[in-house]
Amino acid sequence: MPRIITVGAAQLGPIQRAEPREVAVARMIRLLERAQIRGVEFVVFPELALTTFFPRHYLECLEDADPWFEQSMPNDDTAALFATAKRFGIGFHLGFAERAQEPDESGVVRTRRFNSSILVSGKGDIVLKYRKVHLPGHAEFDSKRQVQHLEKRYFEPGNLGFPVIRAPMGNLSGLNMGMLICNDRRWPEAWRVLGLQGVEMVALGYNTPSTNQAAAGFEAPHLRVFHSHLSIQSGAYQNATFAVAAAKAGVEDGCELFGHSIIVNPQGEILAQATSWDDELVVADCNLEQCALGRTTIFAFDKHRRPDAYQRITQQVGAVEPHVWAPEEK
Ligand code: CDT
Repeated sequence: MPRIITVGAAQLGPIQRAEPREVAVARMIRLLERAQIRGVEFVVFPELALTTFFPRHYLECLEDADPWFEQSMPNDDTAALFATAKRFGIGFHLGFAERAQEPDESGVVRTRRFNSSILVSGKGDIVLKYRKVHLPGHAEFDSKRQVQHLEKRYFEPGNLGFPVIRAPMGNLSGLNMGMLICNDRRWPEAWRVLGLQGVEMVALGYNTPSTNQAAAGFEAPHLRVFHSHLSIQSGAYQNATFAVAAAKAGVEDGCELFGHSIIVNPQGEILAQATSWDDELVVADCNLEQCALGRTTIFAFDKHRRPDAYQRITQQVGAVEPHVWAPEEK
């Protein structure tokens, strides 16, 4: 019996700062309705899907940002989304800002803020939570930037690792699923940790500006899209997994997000791609048997990986300059 699941990347157009959650949730419900008509069993919504991408806004006091955060999930604002998905039997992925009261590394219970995502089964159960590990940007207002990127101000790095769960999804009694959030997709280590748990489908939400302000050089907008796709396609290929990547797109609070949501197969091929900067559902049938080729041949990890040679990956953070060759070493 082939293991096939029909999935959707539910791209969202912009959500402006003044727009309340109920507007975003109503739009997501409309996408779920379209998903149901098209036979979709699992829908991926973007990173921070309920609000504007607020890390572009500087607030002096962290507590003033609390209205952008969720203290529980589901909650009054998202109950209708959960109920609709459950009524249709559609599983989903949702990215949101999480505010939790929990112990830190020293055991002190305090308010903690994370850029989080969850996987929800078609029965409405939350089967997995992930907290974004790679937080881009900066913690303080940067007067040199036209647009701030304050993820390091508003969030702590995720403390759940990169978990994978085998859970029922759609018609499948078990599917190995994991999550990455936006900037995580650019880090091969993150994909490999998922790959080492036999992941078959990676759900990924993102908000990526069309332009990157960097003193070190210019990155053209088409290369921004290329680098996003390159990262997702190579991550899927090198770990023999499907990836469903859903973006927020369009001009949000005056800042352009490039969209280009995609669904990728384990060969690294794009199966479906968004073409608008609006709410858009792109759909693909994913035959999970296609994960077998990579994981039994070129990426048969148990046969070919050499972790002894990878020690720098876990022992070192920044790059270390190499030994300088001298003529006497001839
Ligand atoms: N949301 C997110 O992680 N965006 C980053 C852009 C960072 S630009 C400072 C990304 O990697 O897409």
